Amino acid sequence: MQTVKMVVTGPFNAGKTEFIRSVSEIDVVSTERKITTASERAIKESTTVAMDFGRITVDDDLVLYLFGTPGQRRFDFMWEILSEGMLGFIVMVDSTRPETFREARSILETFRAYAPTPYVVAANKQDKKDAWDPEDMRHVLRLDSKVKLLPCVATDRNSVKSVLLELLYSILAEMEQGER
Ligand SMILES: Nc1nc2c(ncn2[C@@H]2O[C@H](COP(=O)(O)OP(=O)(O)OP(=O)(O)O)[C@@H](O)[C@H]2O)c(=O)[nH]1
Ligand SMILES: [Mg+2]
Repeated sequence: MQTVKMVVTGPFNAGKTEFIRSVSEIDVVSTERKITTASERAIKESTTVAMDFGRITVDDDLVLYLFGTPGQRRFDFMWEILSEGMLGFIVMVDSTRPETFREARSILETFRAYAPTPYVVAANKQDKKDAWDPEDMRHVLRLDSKVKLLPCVATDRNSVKSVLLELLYSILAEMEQGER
């Protein structure tokens, strides 16, 4: 049995907790707390303060462990702890909020510095009518054409699964290269 640890990160409100809840076969262990800051309360009621944890069995010999990070900087002391031992990570970006793209880019760089693992970027909330086109996001996020930028709807299990599979393919490809 092989287990693969993946981290789901990204800015505040990008959809990280939702993403893990959509696919996890166990009840997600979440650490959400009510928001008290007015400006953030206007966006949502609760936020992840430590982590989310979920699990998905791919087949008889492969299980994915998913760790979601907090999005807010004041809880970023958890980021490095959660990145420990990860084999890959996903940067979730809210496609409807271009004002968060810079933060997404910064988080991507932070996680790349923790470990040189494969990663993918998920252009989330593509079901919303004001969602940016992923290719326009690639430009603003300054993502190389080799980086996988995947359209995503975190509330849709199949959409989440396809993002996870893309990251898994990248991880397996990297492992094979390492063996050569
Ligand atoms: N329409 C739509 N709503 C989404 C999608 N993904 C997440 N949401 C909603 O966006 C809000 C934020 O989602 P969360 O999963 O709490 O976001 P988060 O990244 O965990 O947020 P923090 O932990 O506070 O950083 C929730 O109301 C979700 O239901 C999506 O793909 N489409
Ligand atoms: Mg969360």
